[in-house]
Amino acid sequence: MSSARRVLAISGGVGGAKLAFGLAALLDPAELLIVANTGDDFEHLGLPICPDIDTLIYTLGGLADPLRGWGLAGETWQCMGALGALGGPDWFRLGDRDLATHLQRGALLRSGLSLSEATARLGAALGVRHAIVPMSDAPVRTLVDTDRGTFAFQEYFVRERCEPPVRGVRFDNAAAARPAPALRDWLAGSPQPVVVICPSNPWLSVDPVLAVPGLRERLAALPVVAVSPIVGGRAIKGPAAKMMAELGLPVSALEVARHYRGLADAFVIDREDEAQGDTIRALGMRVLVTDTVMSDAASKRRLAADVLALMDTFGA
Ligand code: FO1
Repeated sequence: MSSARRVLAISGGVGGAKLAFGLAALLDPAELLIVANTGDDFEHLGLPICPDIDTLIYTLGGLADPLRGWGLAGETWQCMGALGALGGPDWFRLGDRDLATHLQRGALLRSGLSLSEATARLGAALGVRHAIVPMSDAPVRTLVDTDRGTFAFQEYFVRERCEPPVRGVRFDNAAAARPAPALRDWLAGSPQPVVVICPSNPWLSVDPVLAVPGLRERLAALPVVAVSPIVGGRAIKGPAAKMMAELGLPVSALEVARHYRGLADAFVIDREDEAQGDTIRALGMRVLVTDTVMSDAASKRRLAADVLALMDTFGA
């Protein structure tokens, strides 16, 4: 249905994964590369946890819990219950079947595979046809500076429930990171790819990807479409609105557009935010106003189709 297009989608967890699902529904595997944020990753219970990678694999595999968005549907929690009874840390909920993913990823990594290779094996094993790659095979860790000190991402997001007021976000070890090989190759391939920044948290989920040295500049040279994760002054999911307020930023789609200035050539906003369209256009971006709330498979596909149609105008 499409010319030989090559789409590079950047995604964090739940919100971004919904659009990634829509893009995967419309594009052949040869036309799409999904780049996962790995700043949320951490070692927990001796296991390598990669939440955004796993949310993308589970979502594209049709396995994700529809209410949580993360973890597996129909999950059981026997191990977490037993661990809690032993006095172990049960604040980060790892379902019984989800644990197998972390156990197998650990075994693959210990066998010498890179995170990219381990991710490809897990995706294939779970029936995912489209390529999901980490932003880098080197560990980059998102640190959240708050009024109550600095937290590793999952400590802030899950254990502290995003309560401490955010004062800044940093990415430990970003300078040492290099784009994952498949990402590097995709960027070097032809025709040149177009980039979709999925509706993930710009500060917490997209910025870690852009912090990989050279990547922001490389992407800025390509056609880039970003989808706002803020609709009507609130985040569909997660702490984006709360942290924007804590950072002293107006909580609006316009503010997200400002955050992507110099990178995004086009910005997709919800009908609720249509009034901000002209101000965003004044930033030098093309603006598409459409329904951006993805509540089911049809709406994920529809938003993906809108984004791809917008990209086709770039081709012109
Ligand atoms: N999010 C929560 O709010 N609580 C949890 O207990 C939790 C466990 C969890 C386990 C595996 C996994 O892949 C994701 C998990 N998440 C949990 C979501 C995760 O913290 C976020 O999805 C990302 O890190 C941010 O998008």
